[in-house]
Amino acid sequence: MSPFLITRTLPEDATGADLRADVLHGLTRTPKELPPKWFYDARGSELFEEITRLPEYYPTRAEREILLARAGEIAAATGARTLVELGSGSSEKTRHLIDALLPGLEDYVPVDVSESALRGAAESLEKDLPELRIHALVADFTRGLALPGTPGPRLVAFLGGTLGNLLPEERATFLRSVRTLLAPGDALLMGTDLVKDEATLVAAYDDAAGVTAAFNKNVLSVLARELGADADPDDFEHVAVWDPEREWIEMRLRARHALTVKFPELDLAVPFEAGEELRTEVSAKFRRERVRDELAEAGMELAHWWTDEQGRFALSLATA
Ligand code: AVJ
Repeated sequence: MSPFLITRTLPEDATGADLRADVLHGLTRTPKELPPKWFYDARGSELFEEITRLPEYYPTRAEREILLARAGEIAAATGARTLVELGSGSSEKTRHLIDALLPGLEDYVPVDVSESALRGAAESLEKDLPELRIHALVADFTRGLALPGTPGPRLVAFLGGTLGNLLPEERATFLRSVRTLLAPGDALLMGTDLVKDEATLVAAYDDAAGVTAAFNKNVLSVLARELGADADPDDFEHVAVWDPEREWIEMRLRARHALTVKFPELDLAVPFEAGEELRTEVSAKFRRERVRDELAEAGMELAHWWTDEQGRFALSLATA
């Protein structure tokens, strides 16, 4: 079997240019905001892995429970010969799905912005499953995707609840772009965290050990390294709040006192008032009807809805 292919559709300097644009847009407006994708440098990705093992952070375990219980049904319902995984990261929990889809599965197309994560995942999968063709894509799946011409039916997986990180309008755009990837007979498998009591939700984003606080503040290290910003993590406090109207969690960094963050490379100084907050993440929580309606709006039909035993998290299977 030939070694895996890796295709990059993301320019090498995409990160720098994107981050600059997001800083110029998000830190010069009120209220201040940055998109959550900037958490995930090497350190941030490590911290996220640590979050997934915290007692308070149930989504990863709940999703794994559903995948383990339903992988056979998913395989039977889709008969997929190609699995495309958006935001595959380490591809760790996808293994259950891949194992269930074999032997019908011929091609695996992991898509991620992190080339190192893709290489690591592809190398270990290739060792275990030499018959599986692996075509890794270094790409930003929120920007429209060109997929390799692999055999159908195709199953597109978008796991982890990452949909919740997109704002409603971004979700609509994203789901419509996913829809364009699906031919008749193809399917989308999507993980979404569910609305539940506030205490459980807030604890999941403000854990006792402070790992999520460190993860949130890690964005300041990214700004320092990439753009020379002089933000001191000790000047900010980690905040996690539940918005009951919009049914999402917001993570914010709150300035402990008045301060200015300088971005010499951007010729920019960003003043914070004492107590002023920078929104670093939205993590939307869903109900079945919302998932069904948003899928329908994008031209897809909810065919299966599976939750974990405790009803905390859901996997949806949708058809084109
Ligand atoms: C990886 C986007 C699903 O929103 O729960 C974890 C990221 N943020 N703790 C989420 C996250 C804070 C996570 N997702």
